[in-house]
Amino acid sequence: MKGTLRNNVTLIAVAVLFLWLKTYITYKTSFHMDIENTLQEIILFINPLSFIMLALGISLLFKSEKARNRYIMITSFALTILLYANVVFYRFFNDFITLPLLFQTSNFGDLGNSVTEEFKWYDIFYFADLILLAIILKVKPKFVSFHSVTKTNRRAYFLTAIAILFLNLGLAEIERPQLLTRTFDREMLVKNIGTFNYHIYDIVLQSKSSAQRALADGSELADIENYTDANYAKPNDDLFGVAKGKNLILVSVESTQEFVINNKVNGQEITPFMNQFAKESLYFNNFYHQTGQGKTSDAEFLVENSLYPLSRGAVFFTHSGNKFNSMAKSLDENGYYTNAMHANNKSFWNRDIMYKSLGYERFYEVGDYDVNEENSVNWGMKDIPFLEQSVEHMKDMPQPFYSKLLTLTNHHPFYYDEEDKLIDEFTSQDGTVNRYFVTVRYTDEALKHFVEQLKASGLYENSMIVLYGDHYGISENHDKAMSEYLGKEVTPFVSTQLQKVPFMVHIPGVEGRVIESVGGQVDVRPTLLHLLGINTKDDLQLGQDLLSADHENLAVFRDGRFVTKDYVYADNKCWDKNTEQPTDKKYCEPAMEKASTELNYSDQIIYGDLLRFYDPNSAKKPAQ
Ligand code: GP9
Ligand code: MN
Repeated sequence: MKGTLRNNVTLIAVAVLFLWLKTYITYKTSFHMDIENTLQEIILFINPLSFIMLALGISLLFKSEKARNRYIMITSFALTILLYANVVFYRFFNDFITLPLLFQTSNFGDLGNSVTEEFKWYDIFYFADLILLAIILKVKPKFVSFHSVTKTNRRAYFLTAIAILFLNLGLAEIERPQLLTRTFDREMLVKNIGTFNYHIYDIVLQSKSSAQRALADGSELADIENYTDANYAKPNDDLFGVAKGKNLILVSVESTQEFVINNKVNGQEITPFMNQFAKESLYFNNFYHQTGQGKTSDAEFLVENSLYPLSRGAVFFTHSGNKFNSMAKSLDENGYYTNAMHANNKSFWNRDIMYKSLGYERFYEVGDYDVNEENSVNWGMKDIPFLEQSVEHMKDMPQPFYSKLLTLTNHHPFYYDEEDKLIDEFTSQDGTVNRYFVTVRYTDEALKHFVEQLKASGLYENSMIVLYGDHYGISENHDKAMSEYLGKEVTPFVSTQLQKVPFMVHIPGVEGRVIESVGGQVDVRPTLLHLLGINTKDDLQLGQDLLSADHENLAVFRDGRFVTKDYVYADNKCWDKNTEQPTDKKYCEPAMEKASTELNYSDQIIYGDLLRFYDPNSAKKPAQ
């Protein structure tokens, strides 16, 4: 009996070993995956194993030798093809295959003839082990002789495979917490859970959204349209079109919260440039981020579409195949050259794919920048060189253009180079909070240089420059140090107010002023488009122009909190802004319903991919 198991498992072991090593070698030779430490290397090494063991383990269920051999051969071949397809794909797109991308025909338009170019003669080595396996099966050396396996042994085999899978997931969770729930980067996913598991993950994710999509027929649109019609805030006559024809330069300022504006640490100004720039801009001092787990990408989603992100996961990943009526598309229709600029891995937050769905004509990603050891820190390229090189790109663009830029230096854990330290750290026990002030100050400096360069290049006068904070930098885990800094307890009220982020719109010739309307990122699209003289009346959007007299003072958070002119709803309590204490819930009730209606409608639009049924030109009637 013992021999039986050894004989069978030996064959499987050979097939598993072949595929396993091949996958690992492919990782090392065909994909550029940065490995930063030994744990990452270990994870990379073990991550193909569990899936391969499970897939080939099915052969243990076969009763006949022929069927078993055929199964092992076909499975090894199929997995090799999948691996090799990724290799070829990667050569072209510098990314791993993902289902929505396969269905985005435009990508294959790009691929077209070039795909043959990507086959190399030496690719035969990807299949070398299969030939060896075929020979082994043919020649039948003693160890491949067939006997059936006992139930216990089979069970032991599968349990081992599952244990390896959990070991892998556990290590991945240590290395990248929340990787699976937040899904932030395809490369990180593959690096941590392995290429095969990644494909399963991708399939589950995409089938879930396809199912929801298939069930929708557009009939839900009527209610939503009634709502957005009634919700529409008429543009401000004095400001509509004041920036008509100007370039739109939109900067997402990483992790920058509003509390740093016009504020000091150790007696030093934290954001001297932004303080001054705010004075020359339309400055919105009651503006909140509304992001969920998708962080920066959620902010981008809100700003582009005037829809809310999802309550879990990143909509950039889960619904990148949807149809959107983005700000980029609207600007494109109005003659703008639309592009996004971010010196990070292009698959981060699935941007390479989502940006296509959002209609950007060009994505300047890490490969478009000159990035090296010297000009990098923390997450990558520093803001000063990034913004500097971005201006160089802008100089070559046809005008008017819409450029969205995402800064990066002021990102958790807020590491910086000594030479970039322009103010002292804060002095609490909490290093994260202490460093935050220094990196915010650095980004502020970068923005100052940026505007100087825009002036020098002549672009400044012809551009509307917009800065917005994408989300908090200091999470609730740091309340203790924050309360030291603020000099008061961080109650749920204070915590909610800390979700304010800067939002300023600079238009040459338009005098600066403070605008106190309460709003959030969902309101950016109509606000900016109206300033650029573009109508949004027929757009299906949930935000309102913050400059409109009709604007309702309301900022709804993705987690159900909300802020009105006089109240903050948080922790199931209604807080009075004046006293900063809970008050009668009835004051929050009127906004409560609106808040949940908006979030529900937004979810319906996204889950049902409803914009595919919506034709903005047909007087707000569904297209089908
Ligand atoms: C990375 C940048 C930062 O490209 O968007 O990601 P975040 O964690 O802030 O969403
Ligand atoms: Mn961010």
